[in-house]
Amino acid sequence: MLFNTYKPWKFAFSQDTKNLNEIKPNSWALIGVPFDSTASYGSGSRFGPTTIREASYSFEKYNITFNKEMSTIFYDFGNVNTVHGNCKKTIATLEEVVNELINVNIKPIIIGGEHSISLAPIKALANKNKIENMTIIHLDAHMDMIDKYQGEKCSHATVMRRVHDLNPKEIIEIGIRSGSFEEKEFALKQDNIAIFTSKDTKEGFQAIEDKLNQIAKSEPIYLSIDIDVLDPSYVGEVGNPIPNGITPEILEKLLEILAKKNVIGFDLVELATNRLGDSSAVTAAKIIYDFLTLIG
Ligand SMILES: [Mn+2]
Repeated sequence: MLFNTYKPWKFAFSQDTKNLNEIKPNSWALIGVPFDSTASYGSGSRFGPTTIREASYSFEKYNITFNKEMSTIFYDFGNVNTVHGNCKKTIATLEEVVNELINVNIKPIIIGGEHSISLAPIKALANKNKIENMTIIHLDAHMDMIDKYQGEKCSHATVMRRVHDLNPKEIIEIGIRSGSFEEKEFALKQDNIAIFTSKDTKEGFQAIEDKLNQIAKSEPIYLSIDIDVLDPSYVGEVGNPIPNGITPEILEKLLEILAKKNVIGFDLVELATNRLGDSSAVTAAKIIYDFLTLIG
């Protein structure tokens, strides 16, 4: 009798262990965060971790785009216990989990879930590293820089403002094409926020490349990818789609540049589909697969 041995609840090519002591040093851990309680438009990113993991079986171990075999060791630890309706408690739980991992030298890859959850790994990593040395690379259609959204400080729309409150070395936003006047005014007044629009990725990519290459090889980088940075024609299943987004080719180029640097944590958030085999989920899975291939 033949059995299909694929495990759709674990990311393809991931290792299996429940014992932190068995982990090889400097490896990566994948954690799902099925949380979407502050979604303001399209909900459903709570299904992201499941549909992305299932879609990860679309790819070969050999990554033909980069002519590279996947050799990065990473473990899929499943999902954290989220507290639905409670942004703060969910972030606190995730922060605790990421703290446990970085204490044994494992770097986090977080699969959302909505964007608010990015605060947790960044806070945990900021405790371990010096936050004033950390650069946050934020790929998104939206600035996510508003102080309070509908009176709430904890929201997918405020996440980068909360990160800015921690006072990192710099936040570099790429792919932006939506933001309030107040957010833009705030960002312009800061000397540690750089904004590159979606148009900039098409008409002035060299400036973006130069900016990223100014980051020294040893400097810690956290990479946060809101998948709505891609044009909705590539990924339509997101919480807040905005037209005129970046292309997958640009995203591949950015990953190639960043993978040569010192990325200490990564997240991919806001994929909102519960449909297995959805092409948006496959595209989301490919970003994680490409990143894991490139850093190996
Ligand atoms: Mn976002």
